[in-house]
Amino acid sequence: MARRLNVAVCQTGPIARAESRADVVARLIALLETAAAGGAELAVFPEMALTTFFPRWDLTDPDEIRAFYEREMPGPDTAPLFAAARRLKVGFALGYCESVVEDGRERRFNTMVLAGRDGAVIGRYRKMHVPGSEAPEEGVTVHLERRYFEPGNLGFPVFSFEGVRIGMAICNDRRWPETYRMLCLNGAEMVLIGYNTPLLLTETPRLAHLRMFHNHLPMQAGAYQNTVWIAAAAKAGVEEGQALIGGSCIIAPSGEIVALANSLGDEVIVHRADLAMNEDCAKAGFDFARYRRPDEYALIAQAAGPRRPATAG
Ligand code: CDV
Repeated sequence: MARRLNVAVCQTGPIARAESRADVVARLIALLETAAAGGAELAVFPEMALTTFFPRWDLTDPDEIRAFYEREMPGPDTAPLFAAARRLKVGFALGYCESVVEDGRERRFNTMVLAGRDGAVIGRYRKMHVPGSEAPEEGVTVHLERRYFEPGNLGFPVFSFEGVRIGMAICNDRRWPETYRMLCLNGAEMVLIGYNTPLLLTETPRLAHLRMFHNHLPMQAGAYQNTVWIAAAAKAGVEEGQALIGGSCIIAPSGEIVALANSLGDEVIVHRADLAMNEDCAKAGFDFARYRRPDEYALIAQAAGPRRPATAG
């Protein structure tokens, strides 16, 4: 029997700092209902989908900062979303700010939770590539993710969702080839991504016209080179004075964008993903068992050190 998965991308428009968790969750439930009406079995929401993207601010008040994190998932505010998943029989991946006690101390991660069609938690992923800095830097757009989050410590896990192998990645992760390759080597057939990407970065004016190209390029390459499906949800529009790119999309293992959002607001796109395509595309060019040379790569990487040296001459 053909293996297919109806996947929805639930893009959100801006989320204001003043918006309550209850209001945001109500918006997410409305998106999940639209996804269900479109036949979706699984939906993905953006990175940090419950709050505004606060790492754009240089915050110092611990209480103010603490308010952005969830200590339970589901918790009292988010339980209605899990109940909606159960009612609608649509699983979801949700990006949020996680606060957890581990190793005897509070730790904070930029996290995505995966829930099944029964509303139960299947697993979670913690963002591995945490960009930005801990303090504002001269001439650089303020992006203080490294003050507010530790890099993830769960690796690149892959979970079974209704028999389909699902991996997750969060925003800056999508620019790194290692993300897709690790997930692919762990057996992922589909990667769910959430992101918050500013339209303008002060430090790179010469690349400003390429923001959307550089959004889709690594995801299309990642899908193609690792023969996986990708479903990627943006937070979009002008949020607290900062423009975030949209461009939410679903990408086939061929590298083609098969569905694309056409707004900067709350929007749902759905696609029926044919999971036989992964294998077909692998046969066409990426037979790992036959052509990859992992032992060689490891030796070369060891010899090269952390950063590729400039070519001499
Ligand atoms: N939230 C992110 O990880 N944003 C980064 C910014 C720093 C550019 C991104 O890669 O989109």
